[in-house]
Amino acid sequence: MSAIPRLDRTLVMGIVNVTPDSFSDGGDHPTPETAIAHGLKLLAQGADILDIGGESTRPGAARITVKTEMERVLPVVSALSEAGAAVSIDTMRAEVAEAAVTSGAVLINDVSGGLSDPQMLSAAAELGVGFVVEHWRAPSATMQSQANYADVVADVRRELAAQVANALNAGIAADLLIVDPGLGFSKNSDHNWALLSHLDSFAEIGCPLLIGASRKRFLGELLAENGNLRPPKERDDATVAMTTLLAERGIWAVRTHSVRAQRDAIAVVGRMAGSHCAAFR
Ligand code: PMM
Repeated sequence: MSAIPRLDRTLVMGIVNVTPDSFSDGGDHPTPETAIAHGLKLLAQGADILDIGGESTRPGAARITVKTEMERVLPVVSALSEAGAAVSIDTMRAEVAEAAVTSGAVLINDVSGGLSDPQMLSAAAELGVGFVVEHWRAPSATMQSQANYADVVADVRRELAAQVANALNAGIAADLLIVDPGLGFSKNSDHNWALLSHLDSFAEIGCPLLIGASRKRFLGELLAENGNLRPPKERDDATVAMTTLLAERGIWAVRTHSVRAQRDAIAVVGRMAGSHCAAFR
């Protein structure tokens, strides 16, 4: 990706987790073969980007080895790139990012925004591909203990802007950067809702905005019944509602499990653009 693609609609990044333990779809695509088949299905449904990840980032998750991560993701990156997909690699490791870009990935999605691996930012600058800077405070094993903010919107914005400055200082071109406030990463539900209500603050950083709300716990809490969270796979309708609102706000891309429904929502938003009439309320 020589520059970040920008369309006159919100892009859909389809999630392909090659993991046994992601909170949202863990075990659904445990082998490269099943993950490739899933990626091809999302591509046919209209995914603009396919995000391939081999390491779960759910709260409490332990790290896997580089070898395991590479074995999980590289065959999938190669096959889906060859099939014509714009592939992003969801990794916190420079070594994995480099190998994935060599295998065809055009975007690095680092949920730590360059903070986890000290080699990541210089590697990304050298590779010259797009780079997602996600707001991040701590590894998955301990991240929820860091969910403390004086003012979550101001604090996340300041920390994210500092991560973007680090990326620029490392030599990543400004037009290759994407920012993401990192819903659920060292954030509780109230934090997530506050961030989603103040997206303008993050747009002011000056980069396209990516949001990953799909099936996340804060939607499960919103829809809880008798104290039981709505299970992850039953959060897709709420995710579509979120995508509709985000598309109306002109967000660059949503990262999501259910591609077809999100594309439909975005198409409706595009067709309705400019049709608001407060008098109907
Ligand atoms: N969330 C997850 C993984 N990767 N990447 C970005 N940029 N933003 C996110 O919000 C994000 C991510 C965790 O969700 P999953 O387990 O459903 O993949």
